[in-house]
Amino acid sequence: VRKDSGQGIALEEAKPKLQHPPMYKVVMLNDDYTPMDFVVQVLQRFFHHPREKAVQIMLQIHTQGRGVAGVFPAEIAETKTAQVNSYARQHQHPLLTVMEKT
Ligand code: NFA
Repeated sequence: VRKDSGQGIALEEAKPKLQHPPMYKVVMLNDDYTPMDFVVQVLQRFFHHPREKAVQIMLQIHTQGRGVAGVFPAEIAETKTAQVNSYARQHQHPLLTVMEKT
C-alpha cells in the first residue's frame, strides 16, 4: 500500500483544472477638455483598435461618460492603464483611464 503524499491522488493530478486568469476592463472616462482626436489616437496606439472602432469607442465615452478600451489579464491591464495615463499627462490632457474587475 502506497501512502498518499497529501498533494492529491493520481486521478486528480492527471486532469488538473485549467483556470482562466482574472480579467480586468480598462475603462476610459469622459472629460470636458481632452481633444476627441487625441482619444482616438490613444485607442489606436495603445489598444490597436482600427480607426473606425477607435472613433466608435471615443464617441461612446463622450456620450455615455465611459467606455471600455479593452479587457486584459491584471498585469497587462495595469501596464496599459499606467501607460495611457502617463501619455495623457505628458500631453497635458486630463484623460483618465481606470481598470475594474469584470
Ligand atoms: N469630451 C471631450 C470633448 O468634448 C472628448 C473626450 C472623449 C474626452 C472621450 C475624453 C474621452 N473634447
